[in-house]
Amino acid sequence: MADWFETLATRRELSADAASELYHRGFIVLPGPVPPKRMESFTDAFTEAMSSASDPDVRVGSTSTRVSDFVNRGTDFDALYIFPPLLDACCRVIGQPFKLSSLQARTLRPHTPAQELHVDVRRDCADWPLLGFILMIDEFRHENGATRFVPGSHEWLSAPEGTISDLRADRTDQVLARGPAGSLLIFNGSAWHGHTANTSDAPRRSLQGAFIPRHGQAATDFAARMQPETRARLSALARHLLAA
Ligand SMILES: O=C(O)CCC(=O)C(=O)O
Repeated sequence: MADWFETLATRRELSADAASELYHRGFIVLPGPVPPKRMESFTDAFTEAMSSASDPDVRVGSTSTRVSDFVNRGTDFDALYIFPPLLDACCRVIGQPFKLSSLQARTLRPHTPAQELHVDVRRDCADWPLLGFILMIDEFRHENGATRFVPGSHEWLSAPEGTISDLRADRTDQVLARGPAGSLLIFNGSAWHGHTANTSDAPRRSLQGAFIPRHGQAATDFAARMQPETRARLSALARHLLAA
């Protein structure tokens, strides 16, 4: 339905302060769609989905384990990518009809170094502008690798690669996106960012995703992967966002 964007863009679900922060700093942290009293059962569903995922959907990297496609991993995750404040942020940052590109779990292992500062997509790519989001399954703290941002860098034409020599080094102008479990970090994919070192003894778990313009190339082909039971329960808006 072509006019979903128009409908969503009139709803204004972010507070004026949150919208201003996203515009000026390039990121915000809000209470997410899962109320605190439901976080324990949500975390149990997350753990179960992680352990039951089959091989092609699981990627074990040097610092993180990722599991793709949380659209088809149960009803617990349905509310995340239709969360009204998140869609309002998409309207503001992407500024044109958009779709979900990815929705994956990322568990950052204990005792891992900081990620290099980066932007998520180049400005000359069809997937730009990109709106990223991270649901904190665990509290994001200084010690466990909270994501860092360089506020205002989403306005810069340069990317960190080729601009600074040590992409992992701390910067005096960086700000950590901290929050209790259940918080939702929403960011402009052009903002310079990356997770910091997890120096704690525990993993830092999260659900991460991105929205891109509708004509872009989604990282996950949700239409191809859609299970019949998922399709049966999803709203028209959800199916629209999945281009499925
Ligand atoms: O996990 C994080 O804190 C940031 C992840 C990220 O920026 C990425 O994987 O591109």
